[in-house]
Amino acid sequence: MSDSDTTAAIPPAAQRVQEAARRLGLDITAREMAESTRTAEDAAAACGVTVGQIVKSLVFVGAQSGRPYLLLVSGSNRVNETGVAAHLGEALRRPDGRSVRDMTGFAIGGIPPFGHDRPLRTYMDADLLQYDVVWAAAGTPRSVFAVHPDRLREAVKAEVIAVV
Ligand code: 5CA
Repeated sequence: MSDSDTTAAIPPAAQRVQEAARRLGLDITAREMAESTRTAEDAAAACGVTVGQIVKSLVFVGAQSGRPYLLLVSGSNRVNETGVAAHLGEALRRPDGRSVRDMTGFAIGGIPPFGHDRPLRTYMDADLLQYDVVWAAAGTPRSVFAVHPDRLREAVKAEVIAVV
């Protein structure tokens, strides 16, 4: 990545994510990319890594409890909702973009893995742990940060599960 990919001034949402990281004891640098990082594929291209190294931060809602769940999923995996639901003990539904924004304080395409308005019960795709570095959204559809997956797991106190 060259210096031209980043700017010194990062947007307020990315600053919030960086400050949340510090509170969790995680030393990250949010980067504002020149190109979109809205999807895992976009982010992989912008960051120069494989799609598998991109952390998708996906919000689900328990069909019975109404409780939000955050799944941190490798960009190359598609969640087996039935399997994850069996693990959680209730069926899952996908909230719409507006609900996700209400629950997290961030818009789809920039949902970070932590720093949400309310704490979310968080689960992590075991496949992310195979990488030396993964990249996650930092609050906007052009903001990302790099982190060791195990440091991320520790910081968000995620339970590691198989999502596929
Ligand atoms: N910035 C990238 C990579 S770090 C990112 O946020 N990827 S993501 O996968 O976590 O976010 C996009 C995801 O949002 C999509 O996989 C999709 O599952 C979900 N999504 C997209 N549009 C909607 C929508 N209208 N309602 C609910 N979820 C949506």
